Amino acid sequence: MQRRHFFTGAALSTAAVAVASVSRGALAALPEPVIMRGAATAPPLAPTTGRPYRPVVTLNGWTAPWRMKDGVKEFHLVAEPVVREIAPGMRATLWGYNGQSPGPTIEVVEGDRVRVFVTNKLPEHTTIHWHGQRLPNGMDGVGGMTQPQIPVGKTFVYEFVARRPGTFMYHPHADEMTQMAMGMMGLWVTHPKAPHPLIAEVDRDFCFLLNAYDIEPGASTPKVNTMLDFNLWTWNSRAFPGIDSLNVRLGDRVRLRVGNLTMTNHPIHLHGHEFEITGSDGGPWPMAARCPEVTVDVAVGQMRQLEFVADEVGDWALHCHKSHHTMNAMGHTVPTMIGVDHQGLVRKIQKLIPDYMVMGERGMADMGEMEMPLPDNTLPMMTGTGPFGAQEMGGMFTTLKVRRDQAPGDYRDPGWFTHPAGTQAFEWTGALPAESRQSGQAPAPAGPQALNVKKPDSGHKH
Ligand SMILES: [Cu+2]
Repeated sequence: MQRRHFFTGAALSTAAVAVASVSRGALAALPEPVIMRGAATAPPLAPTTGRPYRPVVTLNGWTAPWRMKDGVKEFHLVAEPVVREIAPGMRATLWGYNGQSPGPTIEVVEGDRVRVFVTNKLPEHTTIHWHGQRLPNGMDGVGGMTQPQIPVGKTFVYEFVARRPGTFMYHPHADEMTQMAMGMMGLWVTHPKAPHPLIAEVDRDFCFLLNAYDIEPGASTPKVNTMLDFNLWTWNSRAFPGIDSLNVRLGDRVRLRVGNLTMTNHPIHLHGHEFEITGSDGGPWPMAARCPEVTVDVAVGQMRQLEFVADEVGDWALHCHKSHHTMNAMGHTVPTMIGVDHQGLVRKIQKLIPDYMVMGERGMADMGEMEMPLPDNTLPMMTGTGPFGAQEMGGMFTTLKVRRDQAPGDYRDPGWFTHPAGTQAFEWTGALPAESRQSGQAPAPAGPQALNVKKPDSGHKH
């Protein structure tokens, strides 16, 4: 058997994929693990065997190739240390699967018998839990409870039938706090085997995991004991401007599958369109449970499927609505300086520390453009440049690009939107009328710091 026959779907470019060498003996028994070295969004992996389906596109990720063996779909995941580019200018030392964090998306069809070989190349034991799946208890991957841990250097086999169509996740159930903080997770999509009354056919189907890291400026390895105060908010272990745009054709029905494996909830907000939540990891939602929304809160351990018709051309922001989650590292211990005049103080400090800079006395927007020296391997707090200047964003942010002339099946970035004349906010250059005030209202304070502070009356006598 030729090696190239082992995997269906030839969409993965050989330039992006290096196949790890395994011995001849192992080759006969196990599918070769396919290792991904880059963080680009791979094109959808069209199935060449089994039932047809429209494959998903994993944002800044890829789908694992498989082989069919005696009617079983076989995958090979390798749990291992990886280097993940979080965004250009920053690489993180993580743990993941097959060269990346997250691991490759696994795509199968309802009713498929699936066999996953898991080889442990981590420095400690691991397991994989198949979040949301119906499966025999002993395949559930809870280390110490439903199976022995997979020791370092060993390979375990998971095998079950993909019984329910939907979007699922996978992650270790072994030293979970460490292994998930280090990036070990992936997505699993089970396509329906026949037209399903609650699962729409869509033109574009994107998926991504919400994850988060705490990596000190200048460092590359996450602090694994952090409970809540993470400083890198990522989609598929990428932070804006490292997250690719979602490029669609005007009129496309679009599905987003969003899973949350961080330690807090994320209200995911889309501009310019309303969507419906059509399903979760519990399965497709009944029609009566669906209603229009522009934001969906995805709680910890949840998955939400969003669907909408992309019927407004333009560049539409898609982001977490927690504003701290659209910032990168450095945004955490900065004091609020709005309204503080500290020029005299700065001059004094600069006599001692010539590089001393002050941030934020007019708000934080300066941060988007300032070229403050940063430690190596550190992303600016807010960054990204649009056609009109600094976007002042980081973290969990990207763009939905809806274009009339985006060809079906073309996922390439069409560039920035050209706004038709008369459809863009513009500067008013005429005269401004005098402010009109209601009678009895106090005049505006002279400056931003001249607040008239009134302390609450506690009623205490002094
Ligand atoms: Cu968030």
